[in-house]
Amino acid sequence: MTPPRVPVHRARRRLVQLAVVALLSAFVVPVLSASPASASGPLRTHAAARGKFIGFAAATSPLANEAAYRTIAQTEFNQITAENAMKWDATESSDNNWNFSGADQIVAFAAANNQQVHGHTLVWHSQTPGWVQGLGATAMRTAMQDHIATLAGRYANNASVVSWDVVNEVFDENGGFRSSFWYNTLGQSFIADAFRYARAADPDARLCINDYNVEGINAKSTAMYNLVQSLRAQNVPVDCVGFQGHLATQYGFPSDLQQNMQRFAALGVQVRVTELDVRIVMPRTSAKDTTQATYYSNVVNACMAVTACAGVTIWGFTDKYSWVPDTFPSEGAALLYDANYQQKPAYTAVHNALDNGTSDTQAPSTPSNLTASGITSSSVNLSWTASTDNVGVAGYDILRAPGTSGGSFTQVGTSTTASFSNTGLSANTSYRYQVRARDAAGNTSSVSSTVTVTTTGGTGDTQAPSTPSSLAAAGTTSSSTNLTWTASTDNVAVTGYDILRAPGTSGGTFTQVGTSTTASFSNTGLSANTSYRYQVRARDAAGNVSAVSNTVTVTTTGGGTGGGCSVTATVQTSWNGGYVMQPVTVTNTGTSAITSWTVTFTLPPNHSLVGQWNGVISTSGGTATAKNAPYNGSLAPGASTTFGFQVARPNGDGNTAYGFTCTTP
Ligand code: G2I
Repeated sequence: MTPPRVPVHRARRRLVQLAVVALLSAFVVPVLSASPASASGPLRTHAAARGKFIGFAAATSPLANEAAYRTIAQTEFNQITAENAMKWDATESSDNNWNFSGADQIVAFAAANNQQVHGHTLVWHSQTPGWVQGLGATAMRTAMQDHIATLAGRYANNASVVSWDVVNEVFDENGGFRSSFWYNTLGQSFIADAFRYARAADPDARLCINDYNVEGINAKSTAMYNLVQSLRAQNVPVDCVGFQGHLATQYGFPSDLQQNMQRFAALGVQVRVTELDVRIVMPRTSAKDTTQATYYSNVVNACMAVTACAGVTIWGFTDKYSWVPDTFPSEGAALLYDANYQQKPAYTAVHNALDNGTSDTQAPSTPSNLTASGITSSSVNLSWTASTDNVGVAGYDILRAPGTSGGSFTQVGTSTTASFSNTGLSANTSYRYQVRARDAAGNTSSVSSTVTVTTTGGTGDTQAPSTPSSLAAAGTTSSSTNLTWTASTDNVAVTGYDILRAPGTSGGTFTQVGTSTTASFSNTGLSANTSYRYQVRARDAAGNVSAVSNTVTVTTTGGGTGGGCSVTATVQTSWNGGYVMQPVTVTNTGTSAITSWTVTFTLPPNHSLVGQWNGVISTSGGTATAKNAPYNGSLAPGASTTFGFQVARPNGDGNTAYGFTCTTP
């Protein structure tokens, strides 16, 4: 009874489509665009080159009536989702009274433009007519089956319609089932039933479960993960998971999006971003545009990095037609084009992410008004007017040349803001500075004007700081040690300490390995099973240097062969009856690569593991043992990986798992 997972005739149909895409890219694109596809070209060309789709949610009225809308719709995108036209209220407003006009219009447009259609959505609590909501259990299940059979069945043999959102938004924010009329009348069985009815109606379509606020790893996405895992274990035909992606710049980016997609992919499902938009608090500013552009590139990059991610659908493309202002009145401007169909930085960001940055050749503007202030005998503060860039300035390079002329400029530092403090200068000495800006694609601006600085001769202060004392080492591992000492005093002020190191327990010479402005320093990158000697000395602003401290000898621990590892665990979300620990970060602290790791930890009484990802966790009593997954056991020295898990606990119990230790064989 269970249909095959890779349906044969849809697979053949997709091959035909791919061939058509290849033909189109070969013949149509050069006509549409004067420059080579790799250097500019529409979004769909770059997405197709990476084996992904880039789509939009279509509104039927402008699709029928506005040339500007239609042109962008067909030029830029190779996938379409009906924003409203395939919903229940639009298609079957009363029992067995069907209206396919909007749905057919979108499917015809897609077919004419070689675009795939994702059907949205068969079973949802919203936009479902009252006649359905009021039915009793048996009649409601029959109505659901009829609706799915008729709507999905209508397009079952249509080559453009390749996938469906079967159920939409079935979870609440805590990871429980949403208390919808579906759930309240039928219980959770409506979900499996909907998928089975959809498979029967279109055996070839890819069947998705779709939701919002599931982009990051959290209680809701973990509930979805557990449901998909359990449905598939029961042969319920769930092929795909949709992350809607309704983001807002004021709430921050879900930085574990890629990792979240990856854990779903590991269940064997396709993943996709189904309804991406990034709203801002109005009004628009160029800073908000830049932040928004970053969110768009982050999402597209995450999809590009996950093989199982089929593509990204944006929930519209022009700010002229967006659901956002209707729902969030002070927010908006969430899409790639403004209301006049002008491309925004978000468009360029999506474009650059799709083509790996190869098409962004626009350099940031040149930093201006470079000025020096706060000049002492050993330091200067530089500031300048920030550059602008089509996709955002990533940072600045600080260049310095010796003297007032001649010599060459070399980079002495970088800054992500429009200021920089250069320290460690010699007294009574001249230097020239310039800065230049960089963007994320690596384009650099011209250099700014030059500012010349001459450090002061000092204050006549010739009194050196007192000698640092009681130098001691603690926390020595196979690759690092922590030094502390008693701070020096000075008639003016101590500005910092030089950290000196010699090899072995005797002989060799002390060379400077770092500086610190406090009375402590952590020296990393050491070799295992090796001895080192340390000394520190203090400096003041006039460049006076103290005598060196006592010497401390340190021998690092072993670990040269197997390597060692450390683990840190974070509670990401917790609620009355449970919590998610994510990320649990495992780091190779040794000096050679490791190929596996084991983390043990303790679960408090009556806590039980209900979900896990990126590791293999077993429990025995209260002791949990997590071993690496097949794909994240190998870690170079210093490298890290993460895993995570969800725990159920008694209501009112605030404890979480503890006692994490990491070992390598
Ligand atoms: O709410 C944003 C999306 C969340 N995920 C599921 C999506 O289906 C949903 O899309 C929105 C559409 O973008 C809106 O356009 O769903 C809304 C309905 O819940 C749509 O709004 C409705 C209005 O509420 C109706 O008043 C209007 O008649 O659009 C209808 C058609 O324009």
